[in-house]
Amino acid sequence: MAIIDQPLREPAASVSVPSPDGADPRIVAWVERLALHATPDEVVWCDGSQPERARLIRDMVDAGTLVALDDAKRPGSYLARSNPEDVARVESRTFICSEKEEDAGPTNNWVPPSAMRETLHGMFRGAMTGRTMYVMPFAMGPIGGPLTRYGVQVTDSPYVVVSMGTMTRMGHAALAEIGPDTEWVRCAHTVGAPLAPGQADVPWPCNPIKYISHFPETREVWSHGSAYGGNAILAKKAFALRIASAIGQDEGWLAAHMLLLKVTNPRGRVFHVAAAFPSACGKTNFAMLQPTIPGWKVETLGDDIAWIAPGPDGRLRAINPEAGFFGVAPGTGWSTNPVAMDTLTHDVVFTNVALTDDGDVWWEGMTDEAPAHLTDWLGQDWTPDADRPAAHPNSRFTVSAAQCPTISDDWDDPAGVPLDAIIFGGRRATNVPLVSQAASWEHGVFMGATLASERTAAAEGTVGELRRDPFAMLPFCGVNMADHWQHWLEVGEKAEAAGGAPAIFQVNWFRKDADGKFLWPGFGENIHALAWMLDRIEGRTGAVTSPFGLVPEDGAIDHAAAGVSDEQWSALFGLDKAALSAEADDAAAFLDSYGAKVPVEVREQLAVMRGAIDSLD
Ligand code: GTP
Ligand code: SPV
Ligand code: MN
Repeated sequence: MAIIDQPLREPAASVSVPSPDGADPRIVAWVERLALHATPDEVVWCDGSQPERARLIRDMVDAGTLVALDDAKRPGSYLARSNPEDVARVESRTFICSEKEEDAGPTNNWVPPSAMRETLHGMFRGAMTGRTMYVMPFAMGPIGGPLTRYGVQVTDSPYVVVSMGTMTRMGHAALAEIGPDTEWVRCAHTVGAPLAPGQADVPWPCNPIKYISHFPETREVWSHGSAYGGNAILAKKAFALRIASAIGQDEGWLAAHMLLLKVTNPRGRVFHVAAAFPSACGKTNFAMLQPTIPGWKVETLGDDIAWIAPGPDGRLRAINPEAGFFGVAPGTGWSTNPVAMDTLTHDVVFTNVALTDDGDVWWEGMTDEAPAHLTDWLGQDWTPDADRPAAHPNSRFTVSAAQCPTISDDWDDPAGVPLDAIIFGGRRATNVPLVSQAASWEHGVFMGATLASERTAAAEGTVGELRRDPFAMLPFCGVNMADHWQHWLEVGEKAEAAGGAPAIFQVNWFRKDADGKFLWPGFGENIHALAWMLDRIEGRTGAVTSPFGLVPEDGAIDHAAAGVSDEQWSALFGLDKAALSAEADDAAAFLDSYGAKVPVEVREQLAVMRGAIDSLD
């Protein structure tokens, strides 16, 4: 392939790989092998310190990778503009290389591990020539915690080092935890842009040939060609979801694409809630919700990933394994998410947003009115009459979770938090009601398994196209999705036997009217749905049955207080028999694509739903 046709140095016979005292010899040996093969000029072990971060940032400013923002307006903050061909996750180039094809399942791209290893061997050969190889030991979860797992990522991208430093607990402390018996995940990353002697670098090196490859059995990730988000910050989707879903299946816990929040109700009772919404469907916003109903308080624990495991008493607890937020910028503004805006006042790396003339950032939705002139994400002049967005729709901010003003005291409790409720949600213009409650854990697993959502700019593909996105994990499941459902059923059954599993709900903030306008105001008003869900757990509010489970009885939610008319309210729960029958047919066809692996409980729940649809007038 192209990369190995480029003029490269021959692999070095030896490369000097100094290693920190006490580094596990398995890590040192792996790093040495990789260095010999990828032939970086230099190998640097990252300690995760502030001086190290400052040094890398300074170098990137010098190289043009980062633009320093105005130090008074946005202290400690920078803007990166990616290569326009490297702006989002690439699902079509994401591979699950399990030994058996059936362990990857029909909704993953499967390649036999031996074939993928051979390809990657070619792709990584000499790939770091002319660059520095950074070695980053990291922890997912608080250092030393019972649910915490460890990994080591190598990369030739300083941008990725700075990102990993924010998104994970990276550096010396993590390295010190990896002893001879510690399982650690090998994460190898290259932008795939070797530099010939004397060749000038570009601000955002990458390669059109991308491979985001996972080996679930041997707990490895190999990524080539991209420096963007989940393609490159391998601790995140690659490890904490894809590899972790395989580890969790072996060990009895769940890796989930879920935000985590803490709610205190007006009576002072505390709940912890996890919610799975697909990419760019509102997790960060919900995790930072500012309730519009007096007396309710929401605090943030995580905005993207939760690991859910039985605690000492057998009940489910959850941690946020990450240490930062890699959040969608567009749509984040003072009126929609003031907590995020407050989080972003300093020490942020923004990627692919627009630059204002006074050295600050802007994106669509930050303010009602766009500035008169901007430099857009491509580095070009932009004015409000341009027919293109100033910020890329998948532009993002990378920021430490600790600087979020609503971060909860227990967000980094190594023992995690007890989980009271799990919510599934997607972008659905039609059919799916604002909120409903699953009749049982099995029904909840069915809701998760048949979750569907309109595509967003978070990955390549046609924005708006409806697709099934089970558990909001379609792009993130390192095992056969149907085995993942079976695993959820088993984990729930054990939790119930231990005294109770979390209640499960489904939400849809995105239903539209005939004119294509959202029927529900969303954001802070989402507390109305959340309050109903938690009141249900306490048995304080009523519900009636529907094909989607239990929905609020008349008057249970004060929709007028949310600014929603009676007409809009009934439209939010409207049931169109023909459309719902088609929905059930589509869900059935989707389940069928997994063949005999679909758990019988999931099929039974589809039959229950069909019965309820058939009995509609
Ligand atoms: P990933 O980081 O990709 O996993 O996404 P996420 O689920 O954290 O998405 P995020 O919260 O950043 O939301 C993405 C987009 O959805 C933003 O443009 C938001 O403005 C929009 N959004 C979030 N919550 C709501 C809501 O309640 N109603 C409406 N209409 N839009 C919302
Ligand atoms: C998502 O796409 O769900 C994200 C962003 O959270 S990325 O880390 O790029 O996957
Ligand atoms: Mn995500």
